[in-house]
Amino acid sequence: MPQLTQQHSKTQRAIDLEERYGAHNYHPLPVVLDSGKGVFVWDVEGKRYYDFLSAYSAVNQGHCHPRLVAVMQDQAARMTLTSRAFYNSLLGEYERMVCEFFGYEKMLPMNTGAEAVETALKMARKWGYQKKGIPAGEAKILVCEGNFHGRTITIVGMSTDPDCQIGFGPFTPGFEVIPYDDIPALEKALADPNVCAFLVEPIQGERGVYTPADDYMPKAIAACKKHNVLFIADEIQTGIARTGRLLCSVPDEEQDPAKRPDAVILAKALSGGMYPVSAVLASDAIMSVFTPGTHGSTYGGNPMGARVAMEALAVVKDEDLTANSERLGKVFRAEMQKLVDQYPFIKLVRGKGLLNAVVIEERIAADGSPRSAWELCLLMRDNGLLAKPTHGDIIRFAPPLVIREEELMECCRIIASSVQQFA
Ligand code: IF1
Repeated sequence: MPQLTQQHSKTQRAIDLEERYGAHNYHPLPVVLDSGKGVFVWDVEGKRYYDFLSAYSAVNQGHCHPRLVAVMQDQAARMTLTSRAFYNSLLGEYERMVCEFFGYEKMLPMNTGAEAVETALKMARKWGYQKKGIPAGEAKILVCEGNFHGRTITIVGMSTDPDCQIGFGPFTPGFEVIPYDDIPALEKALADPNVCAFLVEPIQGERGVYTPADDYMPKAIAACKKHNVLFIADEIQTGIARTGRLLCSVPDEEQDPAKRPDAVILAKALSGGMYPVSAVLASDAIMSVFTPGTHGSTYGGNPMGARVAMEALAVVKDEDLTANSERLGKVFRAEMQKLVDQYPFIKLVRGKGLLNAVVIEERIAADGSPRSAWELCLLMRDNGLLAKPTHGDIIRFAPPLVIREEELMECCRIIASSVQQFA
């Protein structure tokens, strides 16, 4: 923790309050953010930073996008929550827009990512019993090693990360873990007639932007179709233009249902970081397993979320964020590759679009001080760029998709000079 002088009293006070009154379920980078606009955030001392985390890919449209602020202000004064006990004037419009935007027949609105994942799990099990004929209580769902799908007890029960899981048992039965990016392992597991679904991230974000072979998604989708198993893509972090496509699991132009996920889970950037909004998308045949009283949520499908999400998707389209992400992602990886070539402790850069990560080799410097990803993130913070390590030695770099090339190049210079200081 840097020695904060008196002038940093606002920073220290905020940190102390969280330390005293908040659960310690995070270890944040020592910076206290107070405002944001586009690719920039400012801390309580007035210092400006480039945001290279984007709230874990929730702020794809940039902080406080004026169009999102405007609709939120307008809707806040009109109607925010009705519950689903009644219809509301925006939900149907929102449901149609999301279905047409992503090419699905039906959607079920929820709030957080984990809630949408749980919704998809319930949908898959019910489909397995009603449509596939799996014996009651025997449905199995395949998940991958290194997965991250949220923090509920059912979801952490299928995690392979001890930090997520230890001490929270007993867990929900009916899940089988298979290796990621391994088609033969998937094929073998699919042979079990009680498997109803395969839940997978197109890129494993939390694992460190673990990027599979280019043909993993299409081959896994084909294998699931062959075995009458639902392919469920968790696009909560990879979706909505983040990886240079609208969805990471399937090319935008792919119209053949046999080559598309049976269900897609969205959250985070679905509302541009303004409000918790998530959704599960599927065909009519699959979504029809839900009947009145079988699922719900107080805030799911509320008018505020619907209004903001419609505008957030419109911004993605109008500002062509998918193309910007694809183009600048290539520029970023090329710049990071120069650091890989120059510094032995920068092991590799990987990712798609503007979801990237750099793997740092942890070491002890000549002066005996640790040289880990955390120390590099502190240096980048001092130099005006915010990023955070995951799993110790991996730094994720995910700026808002509205970033301009000249801004990206400035950020690459900040990263390069921080690495030089770090060396
Ligand atoms: C934390 C991670 C990222 C997600 C995927 C579902 C969810 C997430 C692919 C659940 C959420 C967030 C959660 C947040 C940090 C962040 C995270 F490091 F935890 F894993 F992005 F990589 N599927 N990811 O990435 O969505 O319920 O949070 O809305 O829990 O620390 P949520």
